[in-house]
Amino acid sequence: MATSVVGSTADSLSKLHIGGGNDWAFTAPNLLKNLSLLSPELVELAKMLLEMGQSHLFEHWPDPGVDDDEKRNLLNQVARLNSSYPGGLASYIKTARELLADSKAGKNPYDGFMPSVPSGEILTFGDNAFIQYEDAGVKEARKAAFILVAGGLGERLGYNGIKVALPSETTSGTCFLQHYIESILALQETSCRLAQGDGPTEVPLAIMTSDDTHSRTVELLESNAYFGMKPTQVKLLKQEKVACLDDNDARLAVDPRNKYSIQTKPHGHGDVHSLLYSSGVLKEWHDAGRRWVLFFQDTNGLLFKAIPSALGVSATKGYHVNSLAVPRKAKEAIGGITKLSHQDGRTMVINVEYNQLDPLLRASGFPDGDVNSETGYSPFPGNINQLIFEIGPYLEELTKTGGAIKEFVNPKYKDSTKTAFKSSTRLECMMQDYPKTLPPSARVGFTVMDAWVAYAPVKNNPEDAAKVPKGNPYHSATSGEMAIYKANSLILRKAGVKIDDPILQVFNGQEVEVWPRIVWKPKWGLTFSDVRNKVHGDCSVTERSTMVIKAPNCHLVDLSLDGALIINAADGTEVEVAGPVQNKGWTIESVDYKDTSVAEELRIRGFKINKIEQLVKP
Ligand code: UGB
Repeated sequence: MATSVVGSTADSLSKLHIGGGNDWAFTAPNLLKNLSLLSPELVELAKMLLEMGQSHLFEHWPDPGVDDDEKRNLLNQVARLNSSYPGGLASYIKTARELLADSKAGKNPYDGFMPSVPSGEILTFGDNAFIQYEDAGVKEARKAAFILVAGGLGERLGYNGIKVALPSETTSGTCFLQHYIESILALQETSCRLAQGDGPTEVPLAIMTSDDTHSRTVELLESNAYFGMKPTQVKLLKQEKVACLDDNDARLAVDPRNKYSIQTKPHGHGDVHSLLYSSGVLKEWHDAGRRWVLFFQDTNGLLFKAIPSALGVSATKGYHVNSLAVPRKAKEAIGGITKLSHQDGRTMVINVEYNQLDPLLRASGFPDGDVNSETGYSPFPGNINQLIFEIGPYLEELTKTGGAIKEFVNPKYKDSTKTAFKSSTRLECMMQDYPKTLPPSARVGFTVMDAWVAYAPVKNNPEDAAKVPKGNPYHSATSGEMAIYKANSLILRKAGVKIDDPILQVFNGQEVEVWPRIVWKPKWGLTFSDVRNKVHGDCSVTERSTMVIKAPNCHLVDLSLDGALIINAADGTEVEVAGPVQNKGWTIESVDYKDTSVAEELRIRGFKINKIEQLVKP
């Protein structure tokens, strides 16, 4: 059968440049019959697939005339998979084979490395060093560019919408994306004012999306006039998924719902590097004289309280790479920043992902693995994936690598023979792995800050959050919102305001501290110094109170608040709020996450706010 097919398709064979004695010719007779349907580019891709041992993709192809469009669709998909991966699909398959062989052999990626606790810059919110770093960071901010990685589905949270559209807190209802954009605009305004016309005047924002999030992100931006940013200031970079793999030979997995399609899954947030490079965006930023690129994730309502000082650390210390970290509870689902020293003398300070830290420690002389020290925290600072890179050295490195970074594979094997998978797998990559390939001369550092000021992500659904070991953070919509009130209350306390202690309450099975619901626009309190300069005399706020400050130039003078106070004002108008304010205020009412009569974005936090009475100023 094969012989007659080959005999009847001599032209096709010559098109494939496969012939005489070459065994490849016999591997895909059904492809050969269909070659005339394909453009020369698609034929080249088909040839590459055969050379890479993927003939099974064509096994079921019927004669020409049946499903011809579908056949072309498959190879068009291959073209997309090929062009979106640094080095192309052949390189993906080759790397996959190597990583799958290592995984089968049980090879430890950290073989030969000894972990130890690294030293970094440890900041204390509000002290002199912190204030100096904040000042330095704000000055530098006009030379920064931001990139938000927001291509993740948020499977752990299980929310139906995109995560950046969720309210970061429900007192003002500001969603994460709005909060991020307003924070960048506040940094831009202050930084450019300080520079007095010297250098860039706009701080750009790029957002990495995926097919799962792209159109809804565009819609969110467009229906809200880009939350005040110029549309030209925002760039969307869509990451593509990568091919799934069916076995240790890296045979590409056919989509169970469509035999003319390769199954794909997300490749991970590490795609951000190749996208910044291949889109030309990084070069554009570099050519425009920008010095820093700041990476951040989709749901951390505290992050921008930490950014000015962390950027100040980068600028002052001349770090090429600076990762922001917080004290980490053992087994918390955040990576541990670790110093790895190899027997051959190599050392690096790198994130060890949360699922790898425990086995690495156990295998290298720490029999208890990932446990807390006497401080009540893991000795390894927790990576919060807020990274600050200096653009020059970063672009130089990406010019060499094309943005490809170290990948990993995590197949779930059917049994101990490790020959079959429970379901198809794929290669993944993480953005914080970028420093793994840097030379020892690269200046790689990290900055540790208290979690209350820097990190409160929304990742876990209510059921999973309620099961988090006692004392570990919930990383839920409930804790993410309450953390904002706590941080703002503590910052005001440090600025001299008397704030009542919080009460403890349980929402969706999670016990949280409930502080007064204080929120402000980034333009009001970008840094600690800004807050301190706007608070005067003896101010106090009771626990049941709510305060929303929207006016950038609002001064609190001997304010004693017991109720709800909303301070509105157009930009620039000076507002002074003084004396006692008392009213019935806004109350918090529990709701159950299973109660579908309540909007999903509220019920996932387990409470809603009832606006009973408030004073609105001016
Ligand atoms: N993301 C993408 O943009 N594309 C993707 O393909 C996948 C994700 P998760 P994860 O700081 O909290 C990371 O899923 O991966 C975006 C660090 O690896 O929320 O479990 C996605 O939209 C870990 O070391 O997190 O853990 C989101 O914005 C630790 O630092 C972001 O990537 C942890 O985050 C993170 O995705 C943390």
